[in-house]
Amino acid sequence: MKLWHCKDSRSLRPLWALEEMGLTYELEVLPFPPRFLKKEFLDENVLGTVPFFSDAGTTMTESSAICHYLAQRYQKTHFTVDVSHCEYGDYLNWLYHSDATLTFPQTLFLRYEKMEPEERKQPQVASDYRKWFHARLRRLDKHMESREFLNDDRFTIADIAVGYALYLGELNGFSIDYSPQVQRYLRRLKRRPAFVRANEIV
Ligand SMILES: N[C@@H](CCC(=O)N[C@@H](CS)C(=O)NCC(=O)O)C(=O)O
Repeated sequence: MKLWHCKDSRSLRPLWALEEMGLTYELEVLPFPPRFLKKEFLDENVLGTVPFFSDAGTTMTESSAICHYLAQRYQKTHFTVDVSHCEYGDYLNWLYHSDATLTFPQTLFLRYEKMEPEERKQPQVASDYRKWFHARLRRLDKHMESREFLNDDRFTIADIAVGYALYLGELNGFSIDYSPQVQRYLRRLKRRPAFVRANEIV
């Protein structure tokens, strides 16, 4: 299997998962944004986004879905929550929440605060989506009041998915406003050897 990755992007989710699961993979590290800086990549992935992943004739472009695929396809089920478990719905919700709710607002901040040329920057949009992101952390704040990990008192791919969104928030300068329990949770995740290995790759 092969993963296309850019440092600090959402491809860190599947890269971290591959390291946690001890799977063998090929990695191609691209400059960001690959759409402009590595145009041949568009021949592989018409979206030009990372992660891009291929395995046995399947290609995937959604970071949380790739983590889900790896765990189920390679029977690393100790990184998942079983359908029969009372927290299954909650686990799935965190997997989807991680990108749709916790990463999406940060991409608007990144684009309009940092990436656009000066004349296209939109301070109002950046500031609104910073606030939006913090408001969307309320569910996680409450959930982590009494837990070490998101589900079943153990580390799963839901922690990878949400952990990346929190890590991106840290890179964006948002972590100063994280609740103490979320700050502790992120520190715990970042100490994991698989996270350290994945994050060292440039
Ligand atoms: N929902 C997708 C989003 C993928 C995505 O938009 N990735 C960003 C990096 S974090 C990207 O490749 N942006 C480059 C571009 O839009 O050209 C996921 O969870 O993987």
